[in-house]
Amino acid sequence: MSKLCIVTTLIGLSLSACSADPRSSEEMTREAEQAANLALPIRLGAQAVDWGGSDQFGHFRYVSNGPPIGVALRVSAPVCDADGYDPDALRLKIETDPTSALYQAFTGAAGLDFRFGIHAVGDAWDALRPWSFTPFASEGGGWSTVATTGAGDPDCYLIAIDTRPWPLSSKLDVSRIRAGLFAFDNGANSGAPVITPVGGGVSPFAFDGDLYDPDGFAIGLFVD
Ligand SMILES: [Ca+2]
Ligand SMILES: [Ca+2]
Ligand SMILES: [Ca+2]
Repeated sequence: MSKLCIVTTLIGLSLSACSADPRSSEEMTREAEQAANLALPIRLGAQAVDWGGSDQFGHFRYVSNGPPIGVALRVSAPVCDADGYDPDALRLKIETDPTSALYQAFTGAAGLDFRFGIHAVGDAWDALRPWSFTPFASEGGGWSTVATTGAGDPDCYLIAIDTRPWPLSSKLDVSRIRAGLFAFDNGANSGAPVITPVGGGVSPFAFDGDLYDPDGFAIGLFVD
C-alpha cells in the first residue's frame, strides 16, 4: 500500500485511487498534520528523585498522548521530585507497541518522523528558554544539547515528543527505540549516561559526578 493510502486510512477518509497522487503540497502538509494528531504508539515518561536517589521520589510523568501543542509537539507535565526542589537525578521509561494500528503511522510508512525534547524549569523565566531536542529518528537519533536553567539548579523538567513528516523511503523498527539521559553539573562534573533497555522499560537514574544537584540533562534518542 502506498504512503498516501495509509495516511488517508488512518485519518478516516476514503480514497479510491492510490497509485496517482493528485494532491497539492498544501493538502499533503495538512494530511501530515492530521496524522500528527493521532495518538502515538510510543509512551515516554520520566521520574525525578533527590537525596542521591534514596528519597523524595516524584511521580512518573508521561508525554501527553493528546492533541499536540502547535502542529506536532507533545509535552509532559512537569517532572519534579517530591518537594519540587533541586532533584539529584532523573530516569526515563519508554514503552512501544509495534503491533499497534498506529505503528506504521509513526515509523515511516505514513510519514511520521519524531525526536525527543527536554526543557529545564527553575523559575518562570525559564519557560522562555529554548527546548533541547535530539536529532530526528530519520537522522539516526543521538543526544540533545543540555537543558538547563538561567541560573542555579533546575527544579523540574518537561519532556516532549516532536513529530514531522517522515523524509525517507525506508522504515524504522520502533521496537528498538531507546531513550537516554546524561546529567551535567558545573561544566565538567558530568555523570555517566543511562539508556532504557532494548524493547522498552526503565533506565537507571542519571546522576552527575557527585550525585548532587545537577545543572541540567541531555536527552537521547537511539534507533539502531
Ligand atoms: Ca528536592
Ligand atoms: Ca552536582
Ligand atoms: Ca548544580
